[in-house]
Amino acid sequence: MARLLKVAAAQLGPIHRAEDRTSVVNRLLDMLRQAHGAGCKLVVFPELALTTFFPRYWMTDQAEVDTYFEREMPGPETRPLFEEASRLGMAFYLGYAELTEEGGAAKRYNTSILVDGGGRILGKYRKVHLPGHAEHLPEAPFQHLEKRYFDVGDLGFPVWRACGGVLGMCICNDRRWPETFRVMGLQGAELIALGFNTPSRNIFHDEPVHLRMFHHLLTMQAGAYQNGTWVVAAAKAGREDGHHLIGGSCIIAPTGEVVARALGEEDEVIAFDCDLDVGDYVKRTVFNFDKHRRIEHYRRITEQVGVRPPSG
Ligand code: ING
Repeated sequence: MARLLKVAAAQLGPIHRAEDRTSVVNRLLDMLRQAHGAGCKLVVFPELALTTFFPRYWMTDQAEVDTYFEREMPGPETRPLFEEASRLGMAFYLGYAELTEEGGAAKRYNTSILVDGGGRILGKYRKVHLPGHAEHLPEAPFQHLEKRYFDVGDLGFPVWRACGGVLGMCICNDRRWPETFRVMGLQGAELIALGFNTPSRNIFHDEPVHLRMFHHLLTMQAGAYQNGTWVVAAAKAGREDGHHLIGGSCIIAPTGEVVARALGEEDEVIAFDCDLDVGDYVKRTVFNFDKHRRIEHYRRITEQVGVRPPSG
């Protein structure tokens, strides 16, 4: 008996620095309705889906940086998204910059939330793997200051029972680290949602541009197959004030196969009827963790951070 969940990845085209949240939320609402029209019950929006990818800019005025953050979720501009989703009975994943207070100190996270079909926030994830750098690189064509503007996520990689299955979340660079998918795979994840903003140019190495899309797909296809889970990825894509972000929003089956993929770099909804049971054989056979994993040989993974080559 198939346990079907029709899911959409709602890719955003560019959000230029001057575009306000209300305009962006209207774009998200349009795609939410498109997904509903296609019979979807879950929509995945991108990472930092409310503003331009601001970590590309060097800013020293904290007040200016904080204009890209949300102090409440939902807030005045995002409430219409929650209300419409609830009216349509749609669950959604939304990525945004979270400004909160912990023990009297401000904390800033690259965050995603899972909202159920009634408009309630079921779960929150804060990005663990922050790429890029913290200091100004004046020679670079653009910055990638996630290590400057965000704190490291403090919630781990939880999963939740939602939409008739076990759902997990991660964000962008997290997909490049196998530990991300494995920790959720060890909790029985059946569908992992992620948003991403991936510059097509590597500021640290003159890398052929085709490798951006290759590595984007490779890491998620591997993560999906090695953990027997669906992966649904939504890009913020296109040229934001001249800075290009790759597209490649896609839906990947637990076999590792890409079953749906965005064609362009503008606002675009892709959808697929995901059978949440199709990953069962993968988890029962080749990646039967209980039967095959040998944790007595894996200690380096949690006890060692960097590489320690043999002496001599
Ligand atoms: N963006 C990029 C990503 O991981 C990156 C940064 C690209 C790091 C390519 C390394 C290689 O897709 C975000 N926002 O993480």
